[in-house]
Amino acid sequence: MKVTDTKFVQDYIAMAMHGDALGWHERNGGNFTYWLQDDEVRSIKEELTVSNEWLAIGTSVPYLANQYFLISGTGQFFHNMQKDPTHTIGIIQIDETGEKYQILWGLEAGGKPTSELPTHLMNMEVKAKQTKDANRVIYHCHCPNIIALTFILPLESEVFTRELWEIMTECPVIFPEGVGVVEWMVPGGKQIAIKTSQEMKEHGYNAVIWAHHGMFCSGTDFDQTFGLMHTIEKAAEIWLKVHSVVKVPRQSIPLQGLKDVGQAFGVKLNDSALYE
Ligand code: 2HA
Ligand code: ZN
Repeated sequence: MKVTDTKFVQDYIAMAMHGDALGWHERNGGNFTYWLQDDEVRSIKEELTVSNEWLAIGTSVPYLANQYFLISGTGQFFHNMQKDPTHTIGIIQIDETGEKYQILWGLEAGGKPTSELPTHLMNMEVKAKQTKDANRVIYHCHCPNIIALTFILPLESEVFTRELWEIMTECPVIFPEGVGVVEWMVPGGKQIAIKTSQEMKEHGYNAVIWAHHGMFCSGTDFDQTFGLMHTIEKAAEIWLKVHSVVKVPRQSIPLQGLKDVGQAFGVKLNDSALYE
């Protein structure tokens, strides 16, 4: 089967174009990884070219050894993914040590995977272990309202979580574990990858904000991952609208209300954000 005809590639591109339409992917901003299922790999086997040119990931992900990932290319624009998938995205395989990868399809004309490859794969590894391999998607974008909030709120996960929960009723149901926040760091390397994946590992976050940069979300499929990003970004937008008009909102969802929503929807809210 042609790679570009598969459902997973079509769904991947559709999600990328949705993020682009919402203004989350200026220029080459953002990056995106999908972990292929075994049957998906089998369905495109004849289209994959083994190069045996093994390149360093820049970190170590032994749990993902030998696995296959669809990934966006460094310097590539999400805006071009639909019209030019073979240059903008690619399929890579991790080696048996979890330290190197080879390109098997796409990223034509000398393309390489995203500069955030270490963060994508370290997040993927953490989430795979947490979910018994159910988590398949890691997505990074430059969502403007969340970025704006990182100039206003203290860079503390508890505070971001609470402020976002309080601004839209479904937020505590959609991300009961809260959101992680990583202080400003130089992007593109192992250090920020370690920090981000630690947030996902130690606190169980599915979303981690990068101060003055953007956000990472994880999920079991494209809809869950995109939906999480969209919900958090929309809550940030409402927060900014409200606080642009009044310093202190006249009313809000009370603390007990948050607890009641958690109870009504059968989700366990992260206690650290339920402060008085
Ligand atoms: O430009 O988003 O974080 C790609 C990025 C780097
Ligand atoms: Zn970025």
